[in-house]
Amino acid sequence: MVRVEEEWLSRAFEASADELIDLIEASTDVLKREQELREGCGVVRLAPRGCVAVVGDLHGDVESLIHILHDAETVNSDRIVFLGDYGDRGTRSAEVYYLILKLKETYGKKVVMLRGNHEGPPTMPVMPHDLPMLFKRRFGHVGGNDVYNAIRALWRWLPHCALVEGKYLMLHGGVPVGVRSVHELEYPVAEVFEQILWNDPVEGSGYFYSTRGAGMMFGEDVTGQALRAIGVRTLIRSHEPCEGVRVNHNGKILTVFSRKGAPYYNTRAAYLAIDVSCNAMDAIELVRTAARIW
Ligand SMILES: [Mn+2]
Repeated sequence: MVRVEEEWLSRAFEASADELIDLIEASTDVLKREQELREGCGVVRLAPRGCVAVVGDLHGDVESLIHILHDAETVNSDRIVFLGDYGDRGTRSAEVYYLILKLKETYGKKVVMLRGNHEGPPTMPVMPHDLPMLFKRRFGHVGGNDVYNAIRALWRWLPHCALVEGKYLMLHGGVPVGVRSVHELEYPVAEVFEQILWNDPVEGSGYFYSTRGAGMMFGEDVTGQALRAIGVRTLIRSHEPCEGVRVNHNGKILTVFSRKGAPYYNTRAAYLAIDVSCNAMDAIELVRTAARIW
């Protein structure tokens, strides 16, 4: 059970820079310890029992996050997986970080925070990157800088995939073109890592460089080959705005997007509540049975 405490909701909006930095540092220790126990592996394995809530991009939309955390399906889930892109775009990025890190600090491995392209390494910058400005607006110049430096130091400890073996692969962007094994996801070379964080599916086959300026656009043949190599039925990812959920590649891919509001134009958002003890569902079945849209 992963439950938000009411007291956190007010602290999310009222915490000082020092309070947030203490929380970031405590969560960093938890994340670092978990990564050491995985021996540097970037793939978190989820046991195939109980219910897992899966949350897509939040980008500073704290209202949607609070909605999800209060929803009975989340409260009754054993675990919650966030697919990355916590800050930037939305004005409440500090508040989103506060709540998710409180969950992480409190519930440890039951809360999985994946790395999105907005939490990438310095070699893969994202534009526009409002996060430093948002922190400064709330905490002042010095406090905002300190919070930003602390959060950047946390990102390197985030895993980039969650795997329910034989069933689901969860990551932020997409499968890397030509991936041959889970091992290549566990310890990715730079090019593979970039694709995990940045790739997008397109209908059709083949692949080409993304108009985003990083990563690739990949077709159904790439997805089919990757899912076979990894031994799962369905890819669950986020990274693109949509009306809560979107199916690609004949049900092989489900995109879930969990925020509303500017600068995107979607009118609905969604998250998933998946019983991972059941047989693997494809994206079409997941939309029907596991998508919580508001
Ligand atoms: Mn993204």
